[in-house]
Formats: sequence, C-alpha cells, structure tokens
Amino acid sequence: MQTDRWTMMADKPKTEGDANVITKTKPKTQRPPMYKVLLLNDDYTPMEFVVHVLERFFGIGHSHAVEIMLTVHKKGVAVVGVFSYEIAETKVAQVMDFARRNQHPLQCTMEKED
Ligand code: TYC
Repeated sequence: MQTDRWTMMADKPKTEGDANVITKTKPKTQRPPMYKVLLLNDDYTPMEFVVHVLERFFGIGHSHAVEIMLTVHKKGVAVVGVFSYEIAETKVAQVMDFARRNQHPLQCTMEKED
C-alpha cells in the first residue's frame, strides 16, 4: 500500500520557490499485449491460394497480398497482421481450417509482441 502523495506534499515544509506545488504522476494504464500472426512457407501450397487467404481473412488488397506471399515464399515467414489475442487466435484458426479443408499444408501461427 502506498502513502497518499497529497498528504506527503501537505506535510512537506514550505520553502521559497516550493510552495507546496502539487505534482501529478502520470497514471500508467496497461495496454493489452498484441499478437503477431505469421504465415509460414512450404513447398506445396499454391501461391494463388496464399494470396486468396490474405485477401479473404486479412482484408489485404491483391497487390499487397502478392507481395506478402512472395516475402513468405522467399524468406520463409512474414507477419501478416497484429491483433489482440482473441482476434489473432480466430485468424489462425480460420486460416488453418481453410487450408486443411483444401488439403494444403499451409501453416499459420501467432506470437506475442515484445
Ligand atoms: N512456396 C510455395 C510455392 O512455391 C508458395 C507459398 C507461399 C506457400 C507462401 C506458403 O505461406 C506460403 N508454391
């Protein structure tokens, strides 16, 4: 339990240039952690399928979707978006389910942001 800072200020002796000035400390509000959704490369999922996934589940425009797909293809992985835990979890589940239903080995995961 912390001592009330207003009481502490009131108790402080008056000196010239320091007339019991009330100093506010910034309240530190905790932001919820955010999660990166990652798409992983593989040798079998068709490029057009990955582009379609990015358009359909992440609302990414066609040109940008092609760029992201090519980044994954060349580098092995790319972040496709950053979301709250619940939204990220839903995106991953939607992509994994859609890939499985279409018999593609596409992998999508999430990772907590630093
Ligand atoms: N490497 C795949 C191919 O050559 C394309 C691909 C891109 C697969 C991105 C997965 O997340 C991926 N057909």
